[in-house]
Amino acid sequence: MIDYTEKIPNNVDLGRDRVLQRALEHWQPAFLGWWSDMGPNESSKYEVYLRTATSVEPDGWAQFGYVRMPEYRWGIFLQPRDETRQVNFGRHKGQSAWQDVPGEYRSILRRVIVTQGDTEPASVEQQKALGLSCPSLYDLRNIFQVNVEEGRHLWAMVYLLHRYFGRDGREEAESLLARRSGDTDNPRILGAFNEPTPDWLAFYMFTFFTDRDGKFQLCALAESGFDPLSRTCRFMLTEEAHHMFVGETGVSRIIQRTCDVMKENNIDDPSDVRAMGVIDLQTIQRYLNFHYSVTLDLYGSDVSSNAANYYTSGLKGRFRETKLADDHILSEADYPVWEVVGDKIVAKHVPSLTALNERLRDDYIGEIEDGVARWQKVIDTAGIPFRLTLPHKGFHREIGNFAGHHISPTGEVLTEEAWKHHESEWLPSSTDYKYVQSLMSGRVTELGKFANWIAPPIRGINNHPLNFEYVRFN
Ligand code: BYC
Repeated sequence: MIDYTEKIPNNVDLGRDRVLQRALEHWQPAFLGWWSDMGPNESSKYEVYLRTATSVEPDGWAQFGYVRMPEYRWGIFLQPRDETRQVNFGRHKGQSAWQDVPGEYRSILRRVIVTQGDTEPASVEQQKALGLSCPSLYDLRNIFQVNVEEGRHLWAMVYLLHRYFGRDGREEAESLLARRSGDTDNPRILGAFNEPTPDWLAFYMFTFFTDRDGKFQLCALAESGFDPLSRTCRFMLTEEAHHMFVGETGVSRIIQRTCDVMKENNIDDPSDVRAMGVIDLQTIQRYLNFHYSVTLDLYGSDVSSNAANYYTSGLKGRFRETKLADDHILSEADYPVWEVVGDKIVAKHVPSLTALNERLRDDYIGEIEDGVARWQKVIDTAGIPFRLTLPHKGFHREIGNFAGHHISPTGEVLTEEAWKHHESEWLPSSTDYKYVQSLMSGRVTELGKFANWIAPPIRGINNHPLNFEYVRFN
C-alpha cells in the first residue's frame, strides 16, 4: 500500500533515506510552482472527481473523490520487487537485475530517463488551455485526470534521477521544470512535444497516437535490466492505459456525431457537414495524418547505434522482450528498414540491433491499425462510404530515412512542388484549424450536456451517470 500520511506519498520507504527525502521535498515546491504556471488554466480552485492510486497491486489500486488539483497527492510508486528478476537481453543476459546504476552506463541511462521525463510536463503544457473549451464536464474531468497523471509520471522519473544520479540527477530534475513546450530558446527534447495541441480533436488524437508511443517506450523501458526503472515503468503503464482510452473514445465519439448528423440530414459534402457544426471526416483524416506522422518520428532514426547500445547494455529492451522466442542478443539477426533510392522506396536489411527503433515503431503501427479499424467500424455501421486510412510510414517524416523526402500518403516519392500542391489535402490547413477552433469557443459545463460536435460516451466514470458533477467550479 501507499503511505498517504507522508508529505510525499510513496511506497519506496522514503522516510529511511533522509538526504533523498530532503532533496525531493526541496524539488516539490518547484514542481508546484511549475504546475501553478504551466498546469491547466484557471483550474486551481476547481474540485475534480479524480482517481488517486492507493496501491500498486493490480486489483483495487485506485480511489475516486473530489480533489483540488494543486492538492493532488503526487507521489512515488514502484511495482514490488521480484528478487529473482534477471537482465533478460544483451551482453549481461542472465545476471541478476541491477538495483543500482552500473557505472559504465550512467550517462546513457540518465539520458533515457531524462528524455522520458521531459515528455510528461511537456504534454501538460501543450494541453494547458483546453479546459476553457471543454465539450462537457465528463471530458473536462478526463483531461484533468490525464494531466495530473502526467505530473505523477514526471515525479516517477525525478525520483530515479534524485535517488540514483546524485548531483547530476538533481540538476536534470530542475531542468525538467525549466524547459517549455514550443519555446524557441529552451524547448522540450522531442519534436512532437513542441507541437501545439490547439483544440480537442488534437487532444484526442494526441492521447490516441502520442500517448501510445508512451506505452511502447514504457514497455521497452519496463524490460530494463536496471530494476528500479523497470518497476516504475510497470506502474506508469497502468495509468497510460486510461489516457489511450480517452483518446480512442474521444475520436470515436467525434466520428459518431459527424456520422449521425450526415445521416440525419442526408449530406456528405464537407462544407454541408461543417454548416451543421460538426467536424467533417476529411478534416478528421488530416488530423490523423498529422498526429500519426509526428508520433512515428518519436521512435528515432530507423538505423540507430544509440538504440543498439541501449539494447546491448541491457537498458532498453524490445516490446514484450521476454515473450519473444530468440536469443535476446541479436548479434546474427537482421531486420528490414525502408529507404528512398531515387524515386523509389526500397527495403534494406540491416543488423537487427541497429534497427530496434524501427522494430518498436512497427510494433506500434500494428496496434494503431487495430484502433483505426475500430473508428472505421463507426463509419461503416452508419453506412457512410468513407475510408479512414493510415498514411504510408514515410509520409511527413522529419526523423530517420524519410526525413528530407516528400512522400505521399500512398507512398509515392514526390517532388517538393508536387508535395506543396497537395499538402492542404493531406495535412490540416490553417482553415481547418480555424474551423475546428470556431466550434470550441467556449466550454460546456451544464450537467449531462455535450457540445454539438461530439457524441456522449457510452458510460460515465466509476459507474456515475453522464449528468454527474464531474467538476465543481466553486
Ligand atoms: N525529436 O539515434 P537516434 C510519452 C534525436 S512518449 C527530436 O535515432 P535514439 C508520453 C536523438 O535524441 C515516450 N530529436 O535516437 C506521451 C539523437 O540526438 P543526439 C517518451 C530526436 O536515441 C504522451 C538524434 O536525434 N519516451 O511518454 O535511438 C504524453 C539521433 O537519433 C527525435 C521515450 O522517448 C525526435 N522525435 O532514439 C506524455 C523513451 N528522435 O544524440 C508522455 C526514451 C530522435 O544526436 N527515449 N532524436 O543529440 C529514447 O529511448 C530515445 O531517446 C528515442 C530516440 C527513441 C526517443
